Amino acid sequence: MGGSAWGATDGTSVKSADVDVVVVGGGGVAGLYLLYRLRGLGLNVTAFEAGSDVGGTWYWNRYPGCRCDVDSLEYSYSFANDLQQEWHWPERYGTQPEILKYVNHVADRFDLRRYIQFNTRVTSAVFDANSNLWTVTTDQNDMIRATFCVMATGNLSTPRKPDFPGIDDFQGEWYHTGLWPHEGVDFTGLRVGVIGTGSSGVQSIPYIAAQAKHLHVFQRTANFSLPARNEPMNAQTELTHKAEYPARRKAAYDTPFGIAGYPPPAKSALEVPADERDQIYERKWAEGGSISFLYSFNDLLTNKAANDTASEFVRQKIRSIVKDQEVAELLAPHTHPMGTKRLILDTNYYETYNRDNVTLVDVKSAPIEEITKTGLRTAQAGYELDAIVFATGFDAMTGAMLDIDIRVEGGPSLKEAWSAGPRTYLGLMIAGFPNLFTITGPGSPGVKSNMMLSIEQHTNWIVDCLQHLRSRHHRRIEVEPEAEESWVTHVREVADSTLYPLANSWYMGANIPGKPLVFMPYVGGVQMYKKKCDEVVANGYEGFLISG
Ligand code: N01
Repeated sequence: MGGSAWGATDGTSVKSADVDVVVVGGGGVAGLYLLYRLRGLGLNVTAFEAGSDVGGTWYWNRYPGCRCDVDSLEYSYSFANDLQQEWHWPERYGTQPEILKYVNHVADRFDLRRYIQFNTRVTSAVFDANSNLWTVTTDQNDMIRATFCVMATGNLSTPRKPDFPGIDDFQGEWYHTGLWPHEGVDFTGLRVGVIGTGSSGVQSIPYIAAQAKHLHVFQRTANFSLPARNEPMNAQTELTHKAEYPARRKAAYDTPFGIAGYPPPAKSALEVPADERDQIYERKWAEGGSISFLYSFNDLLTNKAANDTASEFVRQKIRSIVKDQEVAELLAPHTHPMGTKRLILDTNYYETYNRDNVTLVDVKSAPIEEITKTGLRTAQAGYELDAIVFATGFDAMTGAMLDIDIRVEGGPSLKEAWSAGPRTYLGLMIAGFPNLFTITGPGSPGVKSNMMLSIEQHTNWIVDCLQHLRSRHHRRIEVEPEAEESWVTHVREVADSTLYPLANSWYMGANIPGKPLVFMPYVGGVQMYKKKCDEVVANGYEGFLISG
């Protein structure tokens, strides 16, 4: 590992010497790009990764039908032009195996694996304010000291299996979509139950239905899903897109979701006659994709009456696809405005309910009470199952970080600091926790944007900041509490000006019993956020205290 660019501080000898930066979650999409950039600066780096290989979310989520909901030409790194020109995406949206192959290729091409210790989960990170060093420990008994610590731990990386009583007695097999067996699962001839109808459930249900003898889908809340319209990559589209890559990538930073090519809509949904409005929705429905649909009008996420028109359009589509109108009515969402929970993209989801071997069970009116030895029991009936799939989601945005004992010696832990909900400055740093960075943390547009772009932008910001510190021989950076307070207020005010808080979503922490109900992402748009990040730097790292 060698010495530190910032030099040793207190002469303490620790395992394998000091490093400049320790990266937690080094094998994910964020961790890998961070390693690439940090090594580019010549810094000494060690990364820990819980998985046995690279891939992050694409390593863990191997359930059938898993694919990205952002076009593959967009959901890819932009930092190396050769890479983006040479890589061929075979379909409009990347499948999980294809994206995993791509991430592996990137790790090999840029020789990044050598910095990562796999099969290692970080258990604690403690900052010593005297030496300005983080001491990071792992479940493999590593202990390493670093000047800076970066959490590249992901937003949807802590799978959540509800605590149904009886699960340990279940005699069949059960799976969580976010922890899928690497060897795959063959459901042929089995009676299967899927619990959960978010993106993971909706993507996997058509595939499981095609194999299973019978599939019961246990739905608590109906969600809005749009057709993905996946298709083989069109050769001309690919050629044109690649020719325009540099301009497109640049333009993406000037958009709300970090994806170029969608002209901002000029009109409100309420400004146009109903038949014209429906024609626009029809066109978007046929086109496929979520951003395109949300871009039908300029107020779908800010005006309830405008949103009602889009929500009703999708409900009508569900009624027209699903033959049994009782089932269609159960599938038609009424609990939240369309788009305020993550919009799902599917292939043949609603059509799947026309199969004879698929039954939808409403577990809102009759909740699941227990898992039994041979299946599960709701308040109304028992179901015999050979396998259960939990598509029940994640402790999103804060789960992975709060699983680690992060603290400043003598100060509060992160768990205490975030007891009323996460607080950050720009989703990049946390007041009271010097030299600790987060990539796409709460308070940033991360999960509400093209994650690839946000990951690159955050990483670039962090690495530029480290370079700034090093060139000026500083070894400590921390957030001014007032700057954090004002950003937290801004994030909340922006969210409150939209319809997002009307949904019990994982954006709000509403899917985890007892989690504080705080809208966590920044929904002011990538363009506003990047402008703010750039201004902060231009104003001499406004809101940060630099010392040491
Ligand atoms: O999880 P979710 P997910 N009894 O939280 C239900 C990303 N992602 O893994 O809504 C019964 O959305 C729960 O019901 P309810 C994407 O950002 C992306 O599907 O809480 N049901 C809900 O239906 C996505 O948003 C991609 O009432 C229970 C479901 O489980 C995020 O990951 C693909 C229950 C959980 O849905 C999370 O998606 C996959 C209980 N006790 C994921 N507890 C793509 O790129 C929970 N549920 C396409």
